Amino acid sequence: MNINQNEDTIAAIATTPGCSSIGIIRVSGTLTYDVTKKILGLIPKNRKASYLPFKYKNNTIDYGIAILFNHPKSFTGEDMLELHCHGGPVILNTLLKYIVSFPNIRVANPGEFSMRAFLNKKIDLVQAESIIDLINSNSLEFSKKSINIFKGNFSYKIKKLINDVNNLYSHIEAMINFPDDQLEQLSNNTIISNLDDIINATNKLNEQVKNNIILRDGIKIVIIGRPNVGKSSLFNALIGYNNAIVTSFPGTTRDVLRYCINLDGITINISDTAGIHNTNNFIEKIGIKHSLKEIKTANHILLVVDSTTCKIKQLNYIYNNFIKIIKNIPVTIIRNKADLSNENISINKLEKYYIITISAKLKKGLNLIFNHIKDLYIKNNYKFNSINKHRHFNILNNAILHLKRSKENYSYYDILLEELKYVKYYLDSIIGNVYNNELLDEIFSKFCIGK
Ligand SMILES: Nc1nc2c(ncn2[C@@H]2O[C@H](COP(=O)(O)OP(=O)(O)OP(=O)(O)O)[C@@H](O)[C@H]2O)c(=O)[nH]1
Ligand SMILES: [Mg+2]
Repeated sequence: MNINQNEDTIAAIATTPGCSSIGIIRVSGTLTYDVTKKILGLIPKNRKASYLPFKYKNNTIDYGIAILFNHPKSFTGEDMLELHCHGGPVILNTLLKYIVSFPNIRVANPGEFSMRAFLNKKIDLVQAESIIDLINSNSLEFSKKSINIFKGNFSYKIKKLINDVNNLYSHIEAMINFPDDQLEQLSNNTIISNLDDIINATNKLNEQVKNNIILRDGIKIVIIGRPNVGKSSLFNALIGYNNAIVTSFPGTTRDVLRYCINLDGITINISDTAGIHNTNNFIEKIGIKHSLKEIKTANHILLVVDSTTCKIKQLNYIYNNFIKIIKNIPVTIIRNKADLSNENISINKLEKYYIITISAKLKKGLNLIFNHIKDLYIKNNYKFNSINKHRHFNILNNAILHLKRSKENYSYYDILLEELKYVKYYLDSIIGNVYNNELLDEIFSKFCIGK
């Protein structure tokens, strides 16, 4: 999308394709009044619903409701027309084609109405993104969160943080530039306490973002391990359904199998993967490649080992071997086949990782796994290391990093100011006070046409 195309007047069918009771065409831009005159033969009262004939080349093609919104009091901030027609594809497509046949009017790109609303400062970037979340929401709870964000609650908190950072920045800058003035000199303690307040508020916002992500996307758990340790048996036991093939032959699973379950209202996406080991088998090799790819998108890994062959002492070795693949994704080790090794069904912590001993075959110890996941992600504020696709989460993490550096350098004012500049930049970029075309493209291209 090219924001220089903003001069054009745009039009689109805003409702889903196919037959429906109502279909809506939206028009936005400086030529909206010309379109209105051509289609309606008159200019209806501003912001009032008017029942009128809709014209196509001087013939009436439909009767419907027209609403004209004078700029700036419209969704996009430009002049806008909404035509509520009967929802037949022929009516809607004919009218749209007719409208875009007028000079300097074209069909809107996906999300272009919302992008114009952003560029005309009717909404900020966070609010714009909440529209797509609201539309795609798959739970009432998440749609409530999205509408709250659309109302500006989250943006307000970001703006307050930006304000706090600005105040601190300007005060310290003035202390450097005008040392002899009557200006109140901030003590080191005051600077630290100001920074702490900002860090705490930013952390709190990031927690909120994290919870929203969990509510929206669920948690992705990937089961990995060497062949034949019981990964597929565990997968079947967790989802409560014999989906994966289980055999005593190592290398049974090749494709990644995925299934969603619901845990206390949160979607848990579980994947079963091919056993990872060195092999010359061509098909298994492909399966292992898929396993490694799946790991990259996990929020949490269940690393399964066979308790009959893997001694507790070897766990560190195994963990360290796998950690090269897993990197910073949190891992829980599952000691399976406890019915054969005669170990107790239990959960323990060994250094940095949890070990849960279970029998997937006898479905024993599954609750320990479910409760562990709930403890980590639903009840507690566990730090997600692996949300790599969420803009707000990544930006807030960057802001927190530079806030921490600011604090470390609280007495070196020049460094402190540099760090605060970064903080301000990141906070500004969340709500779109700073942006580039690529970012807008990325955000708005996910929208539907007409939104
Ligand atoms: N006794 C016992 N056997 C188990 C248990 N879990 C799995 N098995 C057996 O171990 C064998 C391998 O199980 P799978 O679930 O297919 O193992 P996998 O890790 O998915 O194996 P691959 O897909 O080949 O990597 C099967 O014969 C299972 O019945 C368990 O808890 N106890
Ligand atoms: Mg398997």
